[in-house]
Amino acid sequence: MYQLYQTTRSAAMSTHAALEEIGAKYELIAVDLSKPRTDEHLALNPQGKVPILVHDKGKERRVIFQSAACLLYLGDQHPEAKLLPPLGTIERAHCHQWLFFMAEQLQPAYLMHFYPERFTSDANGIPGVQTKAAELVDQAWRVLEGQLNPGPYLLGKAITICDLYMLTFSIWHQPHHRPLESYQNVARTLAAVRERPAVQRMLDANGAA
Ligand SMILES: N[C@@H](CCC(=O)N[C@@H](CS)C(=O)NCC(=O)O)C(=O)O
Repeated sequence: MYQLYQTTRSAAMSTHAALEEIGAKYELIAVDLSKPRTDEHLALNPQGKVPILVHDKGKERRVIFQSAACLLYLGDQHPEAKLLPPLGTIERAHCHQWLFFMAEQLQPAYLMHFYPERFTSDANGIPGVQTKAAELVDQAWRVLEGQLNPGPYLLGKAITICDLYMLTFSIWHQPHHRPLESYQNVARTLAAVRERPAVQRMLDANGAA
């Protein structure tokens, strides 16, 4: 049994999609990010962010935060779902590569858009931070566009946690960003990911269908 601390349309979406893909039993714990975090939340993640994945495995309570880490954990726990290549293979190394790439290049660019005040000590600098964020968003999607040729998924023929992770960022994409439809391979892959019944259940629950 899993618990997922989340907020709709947040970084928790990829973990939520993976839980649906796996068919695991889970409970969503809604967190109101506009309110101070509870002591219970901070004990699970000292940064007070979501997602947090809690796994009660036998007598052990396991807690993981950072969405890419939650995805890797779920992939390892449920090899039968085939969302994560086996350890020691080049495919697994490439899976880490693309997760780290998106965690390092794409996610911070969107966070710069949503939380610009965290990236400058000068209130007048906020529009500049958001302009830079849009440039970084474009640079990262261009790299993914190249990787998705021929695709159809980031690691090739089969969908993995990398594609579920990528989907989150497409939902955070903003009207002033270069439209995702203009990255043709990206658009094709995202459409295929969104068509999956498990992903649709996650999107419905997040008001992002
Ligand atoms: N790199 C983290 C980012 C987590 C994150 O920034 N979550 C946001 C919601 S999308 C959050 O909890 N924000 C509240 C805050 O920063 O106080 C991950 O992928 O889990």
